[in-house]
Amino acid sequence: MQTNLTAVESQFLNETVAGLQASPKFMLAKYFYDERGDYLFQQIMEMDEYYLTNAEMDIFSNQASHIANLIIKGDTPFDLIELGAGDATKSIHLLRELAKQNLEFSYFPVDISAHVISELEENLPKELPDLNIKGLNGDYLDMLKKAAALSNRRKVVLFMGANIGNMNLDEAHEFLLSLRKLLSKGDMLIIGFDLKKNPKQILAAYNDSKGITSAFNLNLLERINRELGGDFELKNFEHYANYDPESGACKSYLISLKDQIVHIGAAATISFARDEHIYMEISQKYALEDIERLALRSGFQCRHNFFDANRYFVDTLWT
Ligand code: AVJ
Repeated sequence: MQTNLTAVESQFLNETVAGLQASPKFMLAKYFYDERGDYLFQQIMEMDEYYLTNAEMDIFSNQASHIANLIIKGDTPFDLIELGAGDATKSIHLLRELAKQNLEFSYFPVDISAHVISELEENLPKELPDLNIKGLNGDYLDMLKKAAALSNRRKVVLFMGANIGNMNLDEAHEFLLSLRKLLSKGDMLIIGFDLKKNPKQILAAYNDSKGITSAFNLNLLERINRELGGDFELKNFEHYANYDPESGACKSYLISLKDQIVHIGAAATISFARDEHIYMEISQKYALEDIERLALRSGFQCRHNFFDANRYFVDTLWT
């Protein structure tokens, strides 16, 4: 195990150990996305059961010009800042539409995955040669501050993919309040929410038949083994997903299949009881009223809702 950790690695170590020493134990969803995690999430997005991606793709491929029209205000130059940009396969429809109109704008994709950012910086210019792009690798709000320091144009923030679902309702409210403070009058936010729907359909998206979601969760244990000198035995943990239609919370856990002890390098020794759970991730689902309320409570106004044909998903434009 290496002794000189970078700032990013030591944050990963500290937050991992803190989560495993808490009761109940938990991990942070942002750490899913190392190179293998990015690959597995791509696989998830391609599964039939994971309806979210197709739904939001339907919105962006069919309504990009409508979205663009609401974003454009005369000729005022702007920055398009995308939080959690991923591979940008949905937002590219909007980028294309904006590029067509000869507008002055820069695109700042923000992502926690360094790998994702370098791929975007390499691949997007092939398709949109005139695009002004600058990738930012890090946490959402830190990178939004960084983007704001680089320019004083008006901001259009994209926060798609139901990424906000990784926060519970209180965390989402706190996050949006902080985001609101970084924006000014005239700025916009387009935010994607997965809507409450048939519980079986939701659960299937997080408990798929091929076990890709299970592999995605277990990969975080492997990442800890690889990067932090952990000795998790993956066969001793099992993925468990659960959806509560009342609260809209879809949560995933890893369950310890036996009494066991796991080391995180020399930094910590963690004991697990048989059947003990590690809380891995929440994917919060919303009713339209929940979204409306969240907007008002955090100082935004809902201007327009864009739905897919099935009304599984909404991208909502706030000012
Ligand atoms: C990237 C947070 C939107 O919660 O649906 C997918 C992550 N986890 N399957 C989601 C995820 C398991 C995804 N988000």
